Amino acid sequence: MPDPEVPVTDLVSPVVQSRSLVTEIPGPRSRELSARRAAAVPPGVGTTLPVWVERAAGGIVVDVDGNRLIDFGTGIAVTTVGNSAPRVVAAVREQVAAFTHTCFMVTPYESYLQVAEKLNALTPGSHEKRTALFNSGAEAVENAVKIARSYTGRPAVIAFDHAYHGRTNLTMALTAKNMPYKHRFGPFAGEVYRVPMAYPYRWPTGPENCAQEAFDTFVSLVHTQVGEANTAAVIIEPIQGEGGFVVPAPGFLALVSAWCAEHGIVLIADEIQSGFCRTGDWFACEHEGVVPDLITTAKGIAGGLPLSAVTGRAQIMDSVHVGGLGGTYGGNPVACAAALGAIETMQAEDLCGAARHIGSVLTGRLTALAEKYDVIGDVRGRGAMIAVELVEGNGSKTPDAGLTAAVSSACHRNGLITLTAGTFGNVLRFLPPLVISDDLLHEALSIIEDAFAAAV
Ligand code: PLZ
Repeated sequence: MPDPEVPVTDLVSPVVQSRSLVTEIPGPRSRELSARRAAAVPPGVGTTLPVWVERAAGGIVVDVDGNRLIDFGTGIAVTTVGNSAPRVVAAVREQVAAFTHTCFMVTPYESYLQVAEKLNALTPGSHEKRTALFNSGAEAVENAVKIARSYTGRPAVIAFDHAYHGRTNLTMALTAKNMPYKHRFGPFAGEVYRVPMAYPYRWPTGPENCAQEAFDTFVSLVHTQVGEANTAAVIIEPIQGEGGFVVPAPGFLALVSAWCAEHGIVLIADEIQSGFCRTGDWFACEHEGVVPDLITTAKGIAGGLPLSAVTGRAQIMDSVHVGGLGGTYGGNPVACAAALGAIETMQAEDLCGAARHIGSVLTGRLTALAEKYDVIGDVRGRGAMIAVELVEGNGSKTPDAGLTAAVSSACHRNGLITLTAGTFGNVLRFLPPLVISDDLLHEALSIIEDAFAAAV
């Protein structure tokens, strides 16, 4: 746990670990940059909080006006080890001075191999595994589908309601939500079929029936509309990210996993948001004892540098012809060095344990808040991946996106970076770095409580 008054790193940018607001949010320098941005960057690239960043470390983001904000967003679940984590900075500095790029497909280097070995060892299951590295999460998902199709010789892929898998053409097809991800961007890749998610809070007959009924519907839809023999893969987020931190009803993942095994269908766990200690385990599917055939990772893997991976059973991964997988930058040496620094940090600092601790603090105070405000319909998630779903209240589960936006902007104005999520835009999600101090964690929760008091 970093001492609040001691800089997290003296390497480049000492950042005091406390919140401090010296202007309104966003401040005048940020507003100037936002005005310039309009003439240089298209609005299609959105921005949650137009506070322009000067530096960041640990759990604090410093903006160009000198404000220090508490980071409950981690750049969408990326800087799990904290921003500019010391081991990541040191590893990147050393690598960038040695060589920046050769392309692993041209002349390879050991750090790629080390990351692959780490992933093969850390991901669930003791079977023989292989790992291929890419750049973005979407690219990992695309490759997992390519590998599953190549291995099975079948075309169809099954994805879930509320799923998010990326913004490329195939991953847009896999993503459930139209606005803003898919609207006017079709036609999409074919052979993608959607089935209901075991979403306990919104399951029509109640959470106790959710796992079995969702599974029965899944089996029936695949059988009648797709055919098991045409199905290459089922892709699922063990805890849905953009969809609103939906934790599948307990037992659902295990049922789907056993069914996939029975039909020779590849189970792909998309752990791009939920992986790397975020939920209190290395990977979220471990909590359910599920061992996927392929697992996609990115985000938290490399402390902020772009890196992603597909890890999976050797016989599946090895089924692709020589030269069938790759890309110029996949497994870039600087990103690999960062990943080794990030993974070492997770191990040395027991960040899975830290995530469980953060989860109990968050859940404790948010559950108390939900008792006070009936507009908080659900408090859910695991470890440091916790969300509240906001509804109209008075017994109604009608989503309240307006209130969600109001609470989130009240947090922003008070120096707490929060994100929203959910198919209906009514989920407030919290993704603190796992190195955050208890003081910052509690201060952030007080800001959230104040935001509810002001907005409800
Ligand atoms: N799979 C489970 O969460 C990325 C996207 C934000 P990329 N989620 C954040 C946005 O609005 O673009 C994500 C994910 C899961 C795949 C992806 C895609 O990862 O690195 O953004 O391509």
